[in-house]
Amino acid sequence: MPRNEGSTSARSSRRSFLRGLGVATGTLALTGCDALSQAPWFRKILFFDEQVTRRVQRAILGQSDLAREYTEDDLSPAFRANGSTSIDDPDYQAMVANGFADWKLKLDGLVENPGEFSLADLRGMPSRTQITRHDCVEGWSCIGKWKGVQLSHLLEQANLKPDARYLVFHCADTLYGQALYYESIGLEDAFHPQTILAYEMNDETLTVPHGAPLRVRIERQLGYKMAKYIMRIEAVESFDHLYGGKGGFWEDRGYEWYGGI
Ligand SMILES: Nc1nc2c(c(=O)[nH]1)N[C@H]1C(S)=C(S)[C@@H](COP(=O)(O)O)O[C@H]1N2
Ligand SMILES: [Mo]
Repeated sequence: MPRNEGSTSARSSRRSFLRGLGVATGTLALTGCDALSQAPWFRKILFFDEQVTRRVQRAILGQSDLAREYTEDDLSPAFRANGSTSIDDPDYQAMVANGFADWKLKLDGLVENPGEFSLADLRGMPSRTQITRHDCVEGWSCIGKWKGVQLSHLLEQANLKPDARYLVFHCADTLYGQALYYESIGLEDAFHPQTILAYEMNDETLTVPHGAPLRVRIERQLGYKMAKYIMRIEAVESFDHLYGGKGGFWEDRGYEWYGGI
């Protein structure tokens, strides 16, 4: 018996699982921005045990494989905005009024070189443009075009300290009057080539409903991971001490932390 027979068949069963997922999400793409029904098959995919999803994704795709990218023809005619779509806070309103001229992204925490970056600084860095599908856990998806700077570019300059394990995105909005929105990702996704800090959507400056002036795109994960209105990125060893301790606004309310698709 070949030494690796067991693992080969395990691999092929994971592969057929992933093929199944591909078929299902292909169907999603056709629906564009339409709300999907709460069909049990759809919910089953979204809520598939996250550890399994993550292991399958890593085993089959490897850590730096790319999420599918689409063409201009595939762009959704309108990209739905979700969660916070504006912010009442007077400080934020003042920033909108002057085109975010005084806004600066802070990058700090467990880094050797903390920094602050204006929009002009970010726009002056090498950029990546990608057309991808956004899947919201509520059952809709939209295809949009995003342009921004790779998070890895900033992290390479900031130089993470050895104990840094996660990046936390601190946002400007308070959702449902409850708490500031925040999210976190691991280093694998932080350094992934499609993880970008986007300042443009569909060839236009990012609008307020979609998270102006800056939102993150993390293309192998669900919509709620993609923090909008980012003010600060903090490198941490753990997020136990932040808010509810689960690593994100929705995670603190029961959603999975990884949220893979
Ligand atoms: N700061 C912040 N980021 C957020 C949210 C939010 O309410 N506040 N909602 C999340 C959810 S659930 C989704 S689906 C996407 C929606 O992004 P969009 O408005 O560009 O469609 O943003 C995510 N990021
Ligand atoms: Mo979402």
